[in-house]
Formats: sequence, C-alpha cells, structure tokens
Amino acid sequence: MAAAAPDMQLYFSPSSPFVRRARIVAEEKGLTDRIELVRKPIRLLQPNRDVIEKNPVAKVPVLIAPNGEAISDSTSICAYLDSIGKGPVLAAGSWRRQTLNSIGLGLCDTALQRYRELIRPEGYVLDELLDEFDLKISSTLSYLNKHVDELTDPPFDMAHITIACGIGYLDYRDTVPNWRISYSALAQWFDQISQRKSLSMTEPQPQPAPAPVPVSLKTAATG
Ligand SMILES: N[C@@H](CCC(=O)N[C@@H](CS)C(=O)NCC(=O)O)C(=O)O
Repeated sequence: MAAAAPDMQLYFSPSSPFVRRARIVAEEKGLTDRIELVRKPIRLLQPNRDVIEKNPVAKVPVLIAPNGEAISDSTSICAYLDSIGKGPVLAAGSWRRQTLNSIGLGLCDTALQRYRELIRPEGYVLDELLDEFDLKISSTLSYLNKHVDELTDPPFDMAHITIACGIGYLDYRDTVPNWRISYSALAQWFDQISQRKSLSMTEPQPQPAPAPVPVSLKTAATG
C-alpha cells in the first residue's frame, strides 16, 4: 500500500529529546508517514522567529495538525498522536507510571539546561550551576537504576519513552561519561530498549556546524 501523503508538520531539531518523544509516539502509532519534519534551528540567544509564530514560548516541538492548529508542547503532541493513531494506547496508565514519565521529563529538562549553561562563553559559565545540574542528573540516574524492574515492565508506554529520551540525550552529549559503569542495570535496560525501531530511527543526530557570526555565543546550537 502506498504511504500516506503528509498532512501534518513537526517543527523539529535533530538532537531534541522532546522532539524525539513526539517522533517515537508517531512511529509507534503508525503516523510517521503523515508527518513532514520541518527543521527549526534552536540557538542560545537566538529564539527562532518561525517557532515563536506557532508557539509563543519559542520551543520545539510544535505539531501543525491537519486542520492547521499548532499543538505544543511535547506532552500535548504525544497525547494528540496517541489519540489519533493506531495500536495500543501509550499514555501512562497509573499514577506511578505518570510519575516515572515526569521523572523522565525532569531528566530531559535538566540535561538540556545543563548543556545550555555549558556552552556559554568562557567566563560566563557558572560552575556552581553545573554542579547543581550534575547532582540532579546523578540522583535521577541512581533512582532509575534502583527502580529498573519497573522499566522492564510491559506494556510499553510514555514512561519508557520519556526516560529513554532523557538518557539518550545525556548519552549523546556525553554528559556523564561513565554512566554505563555507575548505573549498569539502567544501561542494560537502555541499550535493549534503544533497539526498538521507533527509538533507533530517532536517535539524536549531530547537527551541522552553524555559520560563523562575530559573537560566538549566538552560534551555539542547543536543541
Ligand atoms: N516542555 C517542552 C520543552 C521543549 C524544549 O525545551 N525544547 C527545546 C529544544 S530541546 C527548545 O526549543 N528550546 C528553545 C529555547 O528554550 O529557547 C516540551 O515538552 O516540548
């Protein structure tokens, strides 16, 4: 059967863990072919004007639905795609699963904030803030490592997806170089779930170097 023509657009950045959540849900729900990926560079100090037009807080992902409505943020997009696609429901089915999903979201947030702090120019990086992010990241990894049995629980749901996106982003940025040794049970779970098609096809991709401009701060890609 021929693939459906795209009738939705996803404003995206190839390394964003939040965009990845939406793309994983799209694939799981049989909607990948209906979504055109529209690249929107996300840079420190350069809020993307196209994104602001559709989402006033200037963040990707934004999904343009078939009726032209702009849906954000990733949680709303995932819920929308979950509701219109085929296959098992992905929404977290209990308070515990919702909490695990929220812990995953917190990990995505902290990992991203840390990276945005790290790429400030020399002299502007606050080491104390990096320490704070590191503490939050290590306490989250340690918690997840301890509760890994709950991650291996079927059915596959948003908690699995969001936690995998958070860890995937940390891994991509090499934020915690030896995390596989320190949190080996979690690493085993992550490596296994990463083989799932929806995860392997959405792995964070290196971004092309931005065009040089005089102020280096303005060139840093952060998404
Ligand atoms: N809560 C939002 C977070 C999205 C987010 O932080 N996106 C980043 C890219 S990974 C972004 O667009 N940042 C631009 C900015 O903060 O200026 C969601 O779940 O979609």
